[in-house]
Amino acid sequence: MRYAVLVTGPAGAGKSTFSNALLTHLHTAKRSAHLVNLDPAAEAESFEYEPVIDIKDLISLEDVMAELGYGPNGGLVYCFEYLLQNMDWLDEELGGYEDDYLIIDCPGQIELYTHHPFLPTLVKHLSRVGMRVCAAYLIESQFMEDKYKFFSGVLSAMSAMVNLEIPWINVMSKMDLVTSSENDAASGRNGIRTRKDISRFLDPDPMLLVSAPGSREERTERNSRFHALNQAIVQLIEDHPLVSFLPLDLTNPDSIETVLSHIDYTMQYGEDEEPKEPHDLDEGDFADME
Ligand SMILES: Nc1nc2c(ncn2[C@@H]2O[C@H](COP(=O)(O)OP(=O)(O)OP(=O)(O)O)[C@@H](O)[C@H]2O)c(=O)[nH]1
Ligand SMILES: [Mg+2]
Repeated sequence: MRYAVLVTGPAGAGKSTFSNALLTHLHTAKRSAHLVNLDPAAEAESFEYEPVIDIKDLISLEDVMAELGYGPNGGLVYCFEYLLQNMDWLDEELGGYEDDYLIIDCPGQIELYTHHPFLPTLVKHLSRVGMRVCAAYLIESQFMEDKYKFFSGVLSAMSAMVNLEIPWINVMSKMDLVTSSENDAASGRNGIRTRKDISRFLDPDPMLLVSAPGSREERTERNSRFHALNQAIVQLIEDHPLVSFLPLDLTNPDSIETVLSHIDYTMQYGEDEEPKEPHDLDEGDFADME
């Protein structure tokens, strides 16, 4: 069985850094895993591990922009259209990976997840060729600094989930930047300092959006109109509690392990593996025990 994890999320959420860290972690656990680069704009130097499959071998954003005169976003759309017209290239590239875990590092253009049909088409294709696919959607911990920004992140995660329709986990990346220090100005204007506050974001509490009745924020007419909108969003999130976040702190191996075990679980990793019969075992199966 082949497995693929799509690492998705807005620009700069830490997708490439997480993909690298996950690969290191999988290699340490002696699991066979490879990087696939699906970002036609990625710089070659940005990869710690050489991608085994790289969309840039098919088409690069730089060439599209130079030769066809597109801007970066139109160019990205062109690259994905080109990829979908050349899926035999991808099939050929995938051919060699039979029992592996592929970490697919995706671009950061949010529209790719929320309304373009490219990723759903790609995912359907991967499933058809016998891959088990899941997605990890990253948003960065700085989103927790501002409750409105945070809920825009929650809504983007929801809309990406609905668009892709595959097993899914949401990850709050860069948790190493969240400090509990009172003196740290970067602790956020919502004063995220205690564990309890953080948990209101990891398991989004829609009541964060509702300003206290009679507060200065609510009194102005403009904000009272927003208040109604916020109430509607609160209702939506309460009625469809689809999104919760796993915290990811790359400085802590246990945190990566937890995220990986959720990914394994959503993809039912290893469930089809037959246990080895005693006569099939060799010395390699006991290497870890020495
Ligand atoms: N402190 C901290 N910084 C991080 C972490 N992950 C990524 N970064 C930084 O965030 C920036 C963006 O990281 P990338 O991994 O390139 O993010 P990305 O989502 O791949 O970005 P795009 O592909 O451009 O959308 C870089 O400067 C990273 O060093 C993290 O866990 N902690
Ligand atoms: Mg990246």
